[in-house]
Amino acid sequence: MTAKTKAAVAVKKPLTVAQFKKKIEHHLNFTSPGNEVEDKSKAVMRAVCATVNEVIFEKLNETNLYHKEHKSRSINYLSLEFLMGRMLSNNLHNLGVFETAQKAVESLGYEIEDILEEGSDLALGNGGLGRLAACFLDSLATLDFNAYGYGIHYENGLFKQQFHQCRQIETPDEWREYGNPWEICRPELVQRVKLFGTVETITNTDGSEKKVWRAGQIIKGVPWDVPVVGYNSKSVNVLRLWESRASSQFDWDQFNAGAYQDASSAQNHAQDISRVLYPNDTTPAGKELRFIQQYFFCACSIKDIIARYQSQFGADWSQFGDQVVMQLNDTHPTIAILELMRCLIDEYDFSWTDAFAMCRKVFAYTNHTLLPEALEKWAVSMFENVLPRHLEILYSINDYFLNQEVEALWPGNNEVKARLSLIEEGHTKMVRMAHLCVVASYKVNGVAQVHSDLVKSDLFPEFDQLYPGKLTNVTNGITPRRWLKACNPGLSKLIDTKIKGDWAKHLDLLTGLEKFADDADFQKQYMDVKHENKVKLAKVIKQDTGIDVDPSAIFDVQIKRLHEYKRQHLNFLHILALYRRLLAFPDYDMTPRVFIFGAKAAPGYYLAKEIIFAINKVAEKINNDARIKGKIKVVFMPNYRVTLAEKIIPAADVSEQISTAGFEASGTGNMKMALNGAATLGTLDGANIEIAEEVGEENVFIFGKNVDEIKEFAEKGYNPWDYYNSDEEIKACLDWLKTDYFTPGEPGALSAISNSLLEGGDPYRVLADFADYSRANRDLDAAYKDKPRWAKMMIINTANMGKFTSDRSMKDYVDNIWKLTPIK
Ligand code: 26Q
Repeated sequence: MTAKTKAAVAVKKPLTVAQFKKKIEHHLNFTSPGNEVEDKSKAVMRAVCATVNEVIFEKLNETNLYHKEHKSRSINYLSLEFLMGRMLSNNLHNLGVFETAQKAVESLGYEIEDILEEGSDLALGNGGLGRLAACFLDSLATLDFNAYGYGIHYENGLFKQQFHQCRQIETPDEWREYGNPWEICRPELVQRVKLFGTVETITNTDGSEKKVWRAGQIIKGVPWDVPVVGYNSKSVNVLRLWESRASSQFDWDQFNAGAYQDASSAQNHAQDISRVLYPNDTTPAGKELRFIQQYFFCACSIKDIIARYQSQFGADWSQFGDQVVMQLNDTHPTIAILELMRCLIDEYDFSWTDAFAMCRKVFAYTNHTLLPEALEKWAVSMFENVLPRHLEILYSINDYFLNQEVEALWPGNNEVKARLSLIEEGHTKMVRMAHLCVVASYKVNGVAQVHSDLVKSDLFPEFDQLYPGKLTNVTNGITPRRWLKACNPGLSKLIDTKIKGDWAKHLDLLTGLEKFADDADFQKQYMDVKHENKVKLAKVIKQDTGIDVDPSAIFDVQIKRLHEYKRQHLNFLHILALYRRLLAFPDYDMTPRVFIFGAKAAPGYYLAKEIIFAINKVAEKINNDARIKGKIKVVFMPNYRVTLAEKIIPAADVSEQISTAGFEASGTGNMKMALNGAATLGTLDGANIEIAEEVGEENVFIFGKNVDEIKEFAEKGYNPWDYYNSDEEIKACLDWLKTDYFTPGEPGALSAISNSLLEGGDPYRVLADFADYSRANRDLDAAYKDKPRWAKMMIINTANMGKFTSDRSMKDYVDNIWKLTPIK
């Protein structure tokens, strides 16, 4: 070990409160102006960030140095989305200086909570897939692996949501309007990316042919590095986000030709590429700009990865496959495969065979959905226009795949070839991105056991035959640093009194809580913490919605993107049923319950928006109906995002995970809420199944049809009218929506839901699960009435969530897919 790396791994003395305070004051005076205003919370926030950045950048340099010297193999996580949320609290916790910072800030006359609230939420993602990427980066840095995240530096992240007359309104998310203290521009690492144009074939002097892509446009990619701080570890890794700009090289030609207007519009056009995150999280819109986004970021990232490699190994490519692994977060970065092929063949003179072998050494792909409409396909015509050379390469892979590999296993079978082909024939020829991923990657994984089983049996059955062992499972996880330690300080401190050792790094240690599950004192302490969290959330609810809720009611939470398969409308129908029971039988025995929703709908998803509207309308009516004596409250919190999740999750009693079995790949909100003690009310879908296995069936409320039973509907038919006609409650609730009871003067304003459930055929089988959902809700109510039982259940949930730390997910990827070694 050199002196430099020895220094790198040496443990530094942590800052004292006085030193921390001095540094904040220094930054207030010299780097973070704003000292002169009366409320300088914003300036203090910036000064605190600048203070921790001193530590962060030092560790970042040391981490880089170590990996360079040790030639560590790196994982490069390619993702269109990173839902990082706010960074300050997490960074303070991960560096182990939260309390020091808290005291330093207090000594300056501020509350740390207020300072933390000043930071903006990095919402560069839609939902689960983007947040998963952020949790994985946290774990990789915590476990000291050499990891890079690669993504897009969107100017606008996921839209902000407001409600206007109960309907969703979208406004731009200007997260960087006032700068972002957590990013550093790296102009020395700029890349240039080609688009459009034509492919020429050139004959070399030896008679061999070479392809040259003459681009129609060149875009500049500017990298912004966001440091990723490991928890109680040696590492600070990097999330590298690419911003698109017009390439000045290109513009000046036009400018000099007097086409100033054109040059500046090219400039605008180039900047459009990284302007905004696409807000769809299921149906890909097939828009050219989205395709260009995907290519732009993949091309910049591949070039950057090659440049990092070459800075160490020069022109010797022999180590590349041992140095680099790239994980494709769903099919969104698939084009990276074709870009690596193109670089190797056209720029580094690889043979086709060697280039393809290299791809199969470095790429692995994660599937996050089985929904057929969510599988990405791009029109061949558009491909040809934007990336003509890549389409040629795609065809060459398809030719090899169909005529060598498929032919060998199914000789002469054109049906199988048509099914597996990278190209879907038809009126508009389409490229099947998932097929390219499976063919060109060395591993493909689903994100929960049941999902991975379905990937094998239903989505890619022939691929599983063709490539035995390629398809595998890695169950998702969440970082306990953000989702317990930082967001639930009350529970964290209580856990500290019982668990010796660093449970946030070794989450299995929480099983040590089991022996206190029946201890009345501990139960009381645990429930007191939950109650305090509910009191805090009640204040946020009042502030954000004006609704008063009682913290002693059950807090029943459904927070996730709005989608029919997630079945917010099943929850909604059940609320209607409860309301109706209370009106019919004023003494109907139920524990008061607050139903809390948080969800954004894709702006073009009509029914999702109607469901938001209906929940808001029904909430208005129920919340103001004195007859039910406050037994039900319905709260739809606007603008659900990571920051809001951090406030809701610690206060949840019930976690609604009610997707149609077979549709939710994993879910991760289910893990976050169970870790914070909430009881899962869920179907046998995604990771719910594994959660139930870990915490025991008696500590979850499972209902509804399982995967096989849901499949039976497809075979034997599904008739929603059977449920409508045979269940008086279902009938009454659906009929209710057609009246003007909840929308006075506007009969039928909520009937989109009943129509979709009855006339629309409802692929999500809501009515089939209604009765059992209602039964599970009654069981839950009874369980809640038994206070010691409920407390025990919550403790057992927290105690048994060790499996779901993203550290475990990362170890699974490292052991089975990536094969990395950490910093010693
Ligand atoms: C694709 C093409 C064009 C535009 C948008 C998209 C797009 C964007 C985002 C498609 C899908 C997504 C996001 C999917 C997602 O979040 N999936 C969730 O992934 C989680 C992490 O594995 C799982 O827990 C969830 O079950 C799964 O729904």
